[in-house]
Amino acid sequence: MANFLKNIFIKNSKLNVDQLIIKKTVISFFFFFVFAGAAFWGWKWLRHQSNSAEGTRKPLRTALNINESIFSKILSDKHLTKEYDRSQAAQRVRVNGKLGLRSNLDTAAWNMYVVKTNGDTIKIKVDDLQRLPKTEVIFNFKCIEGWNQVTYWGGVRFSDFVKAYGLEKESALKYVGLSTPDKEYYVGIDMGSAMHPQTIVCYEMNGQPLPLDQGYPLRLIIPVKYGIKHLKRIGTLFFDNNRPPDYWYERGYDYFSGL
Ligand SMILES: Nc1nc2c(c(=O)[nH]1)N[C@H]1C(S)=C(S)[C@@H](COP(=O)(O)O)O[C@H]1N2
Ligand SMILES: [Mo]
Repeated sequence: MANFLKNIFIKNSKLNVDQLIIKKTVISFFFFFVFAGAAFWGWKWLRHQSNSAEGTRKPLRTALNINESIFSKILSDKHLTKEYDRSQAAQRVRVNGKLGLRSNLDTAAWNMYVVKTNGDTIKIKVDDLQRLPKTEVIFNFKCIEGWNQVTYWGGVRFSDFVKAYGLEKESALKYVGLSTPDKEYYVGIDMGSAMHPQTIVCYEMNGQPLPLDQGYPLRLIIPVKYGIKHLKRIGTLFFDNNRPPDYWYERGYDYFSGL
């Protein structure tokens, strides 16, 4: 026992091959147990940490928040997402996520309710938005589940919509919150990304009205973000200086989910 432990402290050049193998094996096992122990205790420690207000373990949320503040400082929110040619856009567009789409949609009664800071609510129909300048975007839609697809959307630039409805005061706040009419799905968006020139309040896909499961009559298309933020079937839209509730954030995802 003492013998092979002693080898550890003897220079390699002074050992024969067998002794060298033993030395290397002992050292390898030592590090194996140290790291396995650290992983095990780390994991135990993490499990005993309390949850943050958003439902994730505090140390994990703290690490995410630090990453987020670093990257939001070094990455610009003004860059344009790469656009593609119409011929490259998928004809069969993948459907993913039906939260908030399961309840009945009364098309005639539907409105987008926009809550202003003075408490007033504006009701907006798709026709109203179609009278505003149309913007199209063809980009590579990315889902955090690991798939992506070039897709083609049309609607009104969020920033044009803000101007047309006199929402300057609202857009001076830090966040936009959106939810489906039944409130089953909801997202929060930082104002910089909402006002980004490729962000649209979207009523068309491949030049046609949105299919039901793709968010008819109105959805958000926000190419600077992962799919989770592209809320389908907008019911209510509001503005706030605090982070609006966000469905996937509450389940441990990054609040910004930017690309
Ligand atoms: N209302 C609602 N919108 C949603 C979701 C959802 O579950 N409900 N899922 C999101 C996710 S995770 C993705 S990837 C995209 C998918 O959009 P698509 O079905 O048009 O491909 O919608 C987003 N918007
Ligand atoms: Mo997604």
